[in-house]
Amino acid sequence: MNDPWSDLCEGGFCIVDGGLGQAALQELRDWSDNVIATTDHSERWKYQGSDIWRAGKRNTSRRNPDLPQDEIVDRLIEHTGPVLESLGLGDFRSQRYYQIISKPPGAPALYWHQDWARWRDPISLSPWPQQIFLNWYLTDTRPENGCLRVIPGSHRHRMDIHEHLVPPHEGGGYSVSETNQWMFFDHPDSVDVAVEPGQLVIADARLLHATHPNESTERRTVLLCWYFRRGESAPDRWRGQVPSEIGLRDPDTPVHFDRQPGEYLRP
Ligand SMILES: O=C(O)CCC(=O)C(=O)O
Ligand SMILES: [Fe+2]
Repeated sequence: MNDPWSDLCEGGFCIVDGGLGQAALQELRDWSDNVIATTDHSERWKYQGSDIWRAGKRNTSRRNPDLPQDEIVDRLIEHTGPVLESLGLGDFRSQRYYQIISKPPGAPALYWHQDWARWRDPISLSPWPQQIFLNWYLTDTRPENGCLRVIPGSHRHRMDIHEHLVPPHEGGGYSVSETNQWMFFDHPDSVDVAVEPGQLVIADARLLHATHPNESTERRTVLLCWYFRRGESAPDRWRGQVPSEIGLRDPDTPVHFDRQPGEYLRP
């Protein structure tokens, strides 16, 4: 492993010490267990396990003003700001809600997917991250209990598997069959991301990721928050080349939702 920023730019993910103490982690476990136990589970959550959204009270989600709000979400967002700052990611802003994604014992794998949805925009070529997810796993994760898997480099490089994937979640993933060979492919380039509670996994939205099934007898919960970079010009610390398409990009390029990698994902 290099430094986290280089890992994030080159491999598409990094693992850092998130600086959360045991007491804070236990509070997050108790809170999320309670939310999970008191929420009706949608059939669409077969592969994610659950996908429950909670905003903060001070940090409310402008786009999702009707979300239930919990103060513990504020504390996690406010704890995370300085962590990102120390990693040189201080120009990222949180989406101000957390997703509680929890695999009960016996839950199936999550399919391969990437979550970037601006593929028509030349900014998709950025060699630095523009949108990242922060994952706090609340238990030890390993292949046996459904840890994350990633394909390093897939955030910037087109691979065989890209051609065969159904867009995730509401884009089609909810209804794929468990026997879909590409969605659940044991890809030779994939890497298991096994972490301990308190470690923070940060990944580029464009990175191909999936999980193993949870074959343990305990629930595996992750708290996931999206962070977006302000602006589309190269970060101050960027020393490499800037792709010409980004230099020529119209700053008023409309935001168009498209989850299918197109011309801006290259070999
Ligand atoms: O459950 C995980 O570890 C990852 C979840 C994820 O990537 C998603 O729901 O989009
Ligand atoms: Fe994802």
